[in-house]
Amino acid sequence: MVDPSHMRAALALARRGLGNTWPNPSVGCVIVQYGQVVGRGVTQPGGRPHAETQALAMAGEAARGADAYVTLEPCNHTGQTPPCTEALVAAGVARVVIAGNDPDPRVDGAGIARLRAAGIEVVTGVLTAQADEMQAGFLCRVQHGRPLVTLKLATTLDGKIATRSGESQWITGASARAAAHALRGQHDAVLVGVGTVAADNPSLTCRIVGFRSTPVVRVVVDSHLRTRLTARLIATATTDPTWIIHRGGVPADRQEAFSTAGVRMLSVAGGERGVDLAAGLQALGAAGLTRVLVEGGAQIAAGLLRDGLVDRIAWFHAPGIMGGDGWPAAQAFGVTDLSAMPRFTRTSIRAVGDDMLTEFSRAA
Ligand code: AOF
Ligand code: ZN
Repeated sequence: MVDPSHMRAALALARRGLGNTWPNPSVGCVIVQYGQVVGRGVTQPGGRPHAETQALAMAGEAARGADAYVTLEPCNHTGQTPPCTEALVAAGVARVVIAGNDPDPRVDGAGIARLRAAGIEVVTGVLTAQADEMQAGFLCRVQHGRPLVTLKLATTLDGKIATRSGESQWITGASARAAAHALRGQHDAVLVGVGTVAADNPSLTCRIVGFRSTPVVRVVVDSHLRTRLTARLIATATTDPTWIIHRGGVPADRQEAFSTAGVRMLSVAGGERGVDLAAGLQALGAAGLTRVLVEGGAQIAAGLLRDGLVDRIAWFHAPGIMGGDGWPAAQAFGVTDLSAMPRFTRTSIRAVGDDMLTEFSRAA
């Protein structure tokens, strides 16, 4: 009998790896023999080894005749190690229960076909929606060539991020700021515009101890390379990766200075106003990123919304109001008709300390 609670456990394992496995998805695997969990695995930091080999190693001989619950179709290609399908066959697993399909062209049904050809029973479609939601970053990169983009905003009730004098620290309370760090923990990268670097000189690290096993990548969108070499993000680039998306045409010696500081430089085509953001995201996808958290500022938020590039929003609202001379969360981006307004569907709402976190997904 297929028991969805084992798939729920596999999904929970996989969720724990979010942010750490790019360019690969975070996959969870639970091996069950006579109703007992005998093996557990999750994709390791950096994407290898895969979940199944970890779980099979833990199960040992107990995997023979067992059920394997996996959140994603097992791979069927040889990478740095042999395919997971072969490992499952060799271990003598009787049945494989799968939540999500793997659209990676190297897999895409071939994993399921290989298992069936070996006489293993394969059950698909178990908690598929939950798996696809969790693996949305990987799916987005494979299907659209870019990472999933989540816009994080921390504003007053009327959507302001700073007072007229520019004061912004802190609008939301300590609990909301901790929750925002947890969000960083579950993303491959945090992205900001050069204006935010100039205004806040942020470090953009995840400062929850033990939450991540790989450092979060910090990405700056900086068309004309205005970032100062003394900015925190640059000074710490050798320990925590910093990437800059620029428009090219910047003096070679200035680019060189950033590279020497350990910054990865990505040159992309220009749009009407600075970097073409869609091209910038394609460059991040090509570099392997699957989940990007956008943390500001208002210019980047507007550009991404205008170009239809925001997949999810995490909006922290603090119970205060600034009025019309506060700074808006998103700059103007030319919505005249209501029909042109980007719309989202609310997926969750919860209290965080005195603040409120509402999450949204792009409306279908
Ligand atoms: C699995 N289990 O835990 C993961 C899978 O570059 P490679 O060789 O590591 O292969 C990466 C691909 O493997 C990735 O694009 C995705 O299709 C799959 N990821 N598969 O069976 C896992 N992480
Ligand atoms: Zn695999």
